[in-house]
Amino acid sequence: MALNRELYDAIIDGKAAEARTLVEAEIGAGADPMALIAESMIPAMDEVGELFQEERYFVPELMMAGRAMKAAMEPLRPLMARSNVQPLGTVVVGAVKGDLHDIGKNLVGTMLEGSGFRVIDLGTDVPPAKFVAAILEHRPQILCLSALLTVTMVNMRATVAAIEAAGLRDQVRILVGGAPLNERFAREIGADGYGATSTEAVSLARRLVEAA
Ligand code: B12
Repeated sequence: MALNRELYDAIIDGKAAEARTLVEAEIGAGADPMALIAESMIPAMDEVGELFQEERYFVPELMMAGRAMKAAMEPLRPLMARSNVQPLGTVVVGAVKGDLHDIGKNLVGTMLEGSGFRVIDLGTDVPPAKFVAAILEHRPQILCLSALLTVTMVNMRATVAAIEAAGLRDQVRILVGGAPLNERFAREIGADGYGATSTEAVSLARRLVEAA
């Protein structure tokens, strides 16, 4: 499948209803949800990021594009979630304190769900104590932390530290991701892995539960 230019433009232009309708048409024509996301939707968000950096887009346009991306994701979610009998494991996902970006995190959660994991999504702006409480409550094998801002990356370190302080570090594998991160940062803060994409999140999560 190639780039769907109409869908790409609808997301960039923040046209939520149009983006959703175009996705529904693609699904009706038998399109692969992952190909749609990877080849049209994520590239559109990248373009929006560039427009913002070049100061051709401002926060309102960013928000409208974010909404269009979310609307376009909606019809894809049920297709990506499989009804597995026995989950592969439990994963808690969340965007760290101060971070309101949830599109990438949602994609990670949806992909994990689609791969057979039970996913508990704590949402955005999640303080370290809430991650700790979720580990105690849900006993996940894996925790996925997301951050899109350089200023919120530090809260990943604080989250890992809080989990350690609560004596829970050996009970959960921690994966981190988000555009400004890299492997080195993940190692520095004591995480167990870094993934650049939601596909990598799934393969890492699978590897970690298999090794457990
Ligand atoms: C949409 C958007 C917004 C929307 C968010 C809507 C929403 N509901 O999420 C809104 C308008 C709210 C917003 C606000 C802001 N934003 Co903004 N935003 C973006 C934008 C354009 C796209 C992000 C996105 O959704 N990408 C698409 C998804 C699919 O990609 P992703 O998030 O990277 O996720 C993928 C991977 O990273 C990975 N992944 C993500 N999480 C995890 C977790 C794990 C465990 C793993 C393994 C993998 C993984 O998998 C995902 C799928 O492959 C980016 C630019 C960009 N291209 O990144 C700027 C960007 C992130 N924003 C930026 C800024 C500055 C802001 C604001 C501060 C603007 C302002 N002045 O108010 C605020 C901050 C709000 C806050 N406190 O969080 C900057 C950040 C600069 C920096 N390095 O710190 C960026 C990079 C824009 C830019 N080029 O300057 N933003």
